[in-house]
Amino acid sequence: AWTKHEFSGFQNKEEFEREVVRHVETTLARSIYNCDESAAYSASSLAFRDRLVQGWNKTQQRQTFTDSKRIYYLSLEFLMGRALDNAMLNLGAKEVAKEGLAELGFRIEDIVGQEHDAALGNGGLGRLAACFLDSMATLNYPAWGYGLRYRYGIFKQEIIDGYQVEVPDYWLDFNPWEFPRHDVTVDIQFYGQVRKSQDENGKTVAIWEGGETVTAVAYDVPTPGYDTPSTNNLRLWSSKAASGEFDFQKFNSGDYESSVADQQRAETISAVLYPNDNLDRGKELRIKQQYFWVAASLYDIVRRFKKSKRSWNEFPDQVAIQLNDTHPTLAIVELQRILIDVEGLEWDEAWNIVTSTFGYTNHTVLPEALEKWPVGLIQHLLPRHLQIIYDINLFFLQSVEKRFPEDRDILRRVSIIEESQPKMVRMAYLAVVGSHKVNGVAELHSDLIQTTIFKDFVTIFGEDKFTNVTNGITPRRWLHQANPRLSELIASKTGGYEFLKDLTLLNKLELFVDDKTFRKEWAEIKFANKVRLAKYIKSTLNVNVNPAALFDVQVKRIHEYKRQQLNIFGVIHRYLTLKAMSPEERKKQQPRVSIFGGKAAPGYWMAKQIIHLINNVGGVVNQDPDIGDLLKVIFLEDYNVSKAEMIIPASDLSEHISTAGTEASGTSNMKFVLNGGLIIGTCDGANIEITREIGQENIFLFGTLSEDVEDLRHMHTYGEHPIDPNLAKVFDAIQGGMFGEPNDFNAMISAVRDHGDYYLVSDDFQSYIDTHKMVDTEYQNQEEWISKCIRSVARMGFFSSDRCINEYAEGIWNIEPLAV
Ligand code: DL6
Repeated sequence: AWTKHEFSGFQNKEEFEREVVRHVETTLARSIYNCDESAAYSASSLAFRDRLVQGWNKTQQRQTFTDSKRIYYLSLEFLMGRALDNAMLNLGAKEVAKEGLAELGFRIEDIVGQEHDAALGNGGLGRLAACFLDSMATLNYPAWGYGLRYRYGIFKQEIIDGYQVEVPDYWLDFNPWEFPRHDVTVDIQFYGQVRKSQDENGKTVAIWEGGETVTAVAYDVPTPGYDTPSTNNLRLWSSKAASGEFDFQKFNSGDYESSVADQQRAETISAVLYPNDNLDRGKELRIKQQYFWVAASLYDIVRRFKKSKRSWNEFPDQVAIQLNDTHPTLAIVELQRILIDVEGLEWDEAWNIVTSTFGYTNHTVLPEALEKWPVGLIQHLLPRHLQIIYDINLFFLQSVEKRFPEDRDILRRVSIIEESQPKMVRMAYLAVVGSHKVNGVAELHSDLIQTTIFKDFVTIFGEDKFTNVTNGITPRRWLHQANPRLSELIASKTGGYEFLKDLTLLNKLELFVDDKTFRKEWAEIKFANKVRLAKYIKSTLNVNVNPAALFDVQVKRIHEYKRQQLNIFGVIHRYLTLKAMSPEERKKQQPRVSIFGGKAAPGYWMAKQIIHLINNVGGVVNQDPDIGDLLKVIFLEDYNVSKAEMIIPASDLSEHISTAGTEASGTSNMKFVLNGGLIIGTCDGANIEITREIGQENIFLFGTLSEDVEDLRHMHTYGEHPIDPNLAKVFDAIQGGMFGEPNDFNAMISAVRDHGDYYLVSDDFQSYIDTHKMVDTEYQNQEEWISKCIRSVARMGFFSSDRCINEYAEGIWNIEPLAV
C-alpha cells in the first residue's frame, strides 16, 4: 500500500535540501559553495526525479501485476513545457522546495525559470497530448504515451527588424527528465522488396526483405499525476544506425566523411520536429519519421501483450490505441502486417483485431492539413505496407459496392487511393476505415466532419462510429501552476484544492460574485499578473505599457485562418480613429495594449508578412506622442508554453477569431477564460460550447456563422465583393506607406481585395470593430467586468481535460482506472 509520503515528495525542507546538496556534490560533482542557479535547478530536478521514479516503478509494476487494459496514446507531438514546477505541484511539495531553496540562497521562481521548455510540438495538438498525459495519470488510467525524441524541438523565434528569424532549438544538453533505455531497442526496416513464399503448411506468405535498418532506442519520461502515486510513462524513440558504429573499413581507408554517413542518415530521422501547424508538406523524411515511430511503438506494445500469453483475439481487450490525428495512421497497416505476416493470422481475423483496437481523433478539416502520400513514395519506402493498403482498400470498396450498387460515384469518393496524378494515399480515409471510433474535438467540428470530409463514411459505417469529445485543458498547469494566487483564492472559497481534481466545484464561486472583498482580491490578482507582464515587456522590448490599460491578447500560431490579419487591421483602424479625434475626445477613450505572439511556419510567407506588419504598426504607434498610453502594440518573441503561463493570467480580453468552421476547437480559449479573462470570438470551435457554459452575456461574439461561409465565398468568386469601407481606409493607410514599405503588404491586402477573401476578413470587419467598441464600454464598468470574469470561471468546469479523458475511456477505449 502507498503512504502519502511515498508520493508526496519530501517530508520537510531539510529532507529536500539534503537531497539537493547530495546531487550537487555527487551527481554534478560540484561544491555546494560553487552552486549557481543552473546547478540548483539541475540538483532540484534530480531530487524530484528520484521521487517520481519511485511512483513510476510502482505504477508500472501494478499495471503489469493486474494485467489491466492499457491505453496507448500515439502522438507525433507532446508539447510538455517545463517539468520541474509541474512535478513539484503534482507531488504537493512546492512549499517545501520553496523553503528549502530559500535556505540555500535561491528564489524558487529563478530556479524554475532555468529550465528549457520541452517543446516537442507546434501548438494545440501537441499541447492537448500533454494535457491528456497529465489527466490520464491523475485519474489513474494505465496509459502510455508514445512519441519521437526530437533532438531539435520547435525552432526559437527571434524578431529582427520586424521579421521572424528561426533559430534551432537544441534542448537536450542536460535533460534530467528522461531515462535512456539502451536495452530497449527495435530495429526498423525501410525500403527493400517483397516476395511471395509458402510456409510449412503450404500457405502463401509475403516476405519483406532487403532495404535498410535503423534502430529505435527508447527514452522514458515519467509523467506524474496530481495528488496520486500514479506516474505514467511517455516513451520517446530516438533513431540511430543499426550497427551503432560507423563503417570501420571506410574509416581505415581514409574516407572519414562517408564513414559516418550511415550513422548520420539514421540519426536524421528523429533529428527535428516539422514546424508546420495545420499544414502538410509531404516530405519523405516526415513519413519516415511516422513509420519509424509507429513501428517501434507497435513492436513494444505487441511484445508487452505477448508476455501475457493470451490469445490474439483478446488483444483489443488488453490494448486500446488512440491515433492523435492521421500522423500515426500507418500503425493500422503495421499491426495488420504483424498479425498476418509475422503471427500467421488470417486476414479477416487480423482485421477485426485491428479495427477493434484503434480509435482516431481528427483535429482539422482544413484541406491543406489533410495528409496524403504519393503511392510511389510508399511503394519505395514500405513496399509491403502498400500492398496491405491496397488490400484494405479492395475489401472495403467491395463491401461498399455491394451495399450501394446504385451510387456509381461512391467508390471514387471513398477510395483510400485517390486516382490523381500521381496517385495518393488518403491517410484520413485509411484512419477512418481502420478504426472503430472517429472523433472530432468540439461539437461544431464533429458535426462538420460528419457532413463534409467524412460524409460518405457516415452513410457507410453509420452514425455510431462517429462521435465528439470536446477538448479540455489540465487545471493543474493552466490554473494552479500558471496562476498560483488565483488558484489559492479559489481554494479559499471552494473548500480547498479539490477543484483541481473536480473542476465542476468551481461553480461554488457563483456565491461570491457579489462579494465586494472577493471581487477586490480577484482584481488585485489580475492587476499583479498584468504588472508582471508589463515588466517583462519593458525588459524585452523596452516599451512601457500601462498595467491599468485593457490587455487584449492574441497568442497562437500565426495562420491566415486564425486571422491575426483581422486583428492588426482592427488595430490600425483604432489608431486612425484615435488620430482623427480631438485631444479632449481622446481622453475619454479606453487605453489598450494589443499583444500578439506566435510562430509562423518557416515556409509560410503570408504568415511571416503578418508578423512583419504587426511589428511595423507597433513601431509607429508606440512612438506616437498623440497616442501615448491609449494604444500600444506588442509582439512577444518566441511564444511557447512557459511564456503562455505568464501571458494568459495577465489578459483582460483574448482573441479567438478564426473564420467560422476553420478552428477545430482551440484550447487557449479555455485557458484564458479559466484565468479570469473574457474573450472576443467567432462562432467557431469550442467558443460555441464555452458560450453555452458561461452564458452569452459573458462573451463577445461576432461575425459570420459557419453555415453562411460557403455562400459568401461563392459570392466573392462569382458576384460582387465590395470591401468594407473602414477596412478600405486601413488599406489606404498601409498603401500610403504609414507602416513602412507598402509593397511588403500588397499580397496581404490583395488576398482580401482581389483574390476572393477566402477568410472573410472584409465580411467580418465591421462587426469585429463594433464588438470591440462594446468591449471598451463594458471595460469601463470594472465592477461588472470582474463579475463577468468570476461568473465565467465558475462555469468552466466542463473544460477540464479530466472530463475529456473520462469520455475517451468510457466511450472509445473501454478502460477503467486502476485503484491505487
Ligand atoms: O485538438 C487540438 C487542436 C485544436 O484545438 C485546434 O483547433 C486545431 O487547429 C489543432 N489541429 C491541428 C491539426 N494539425 N495537424 N495535423 O493541429 O488541434
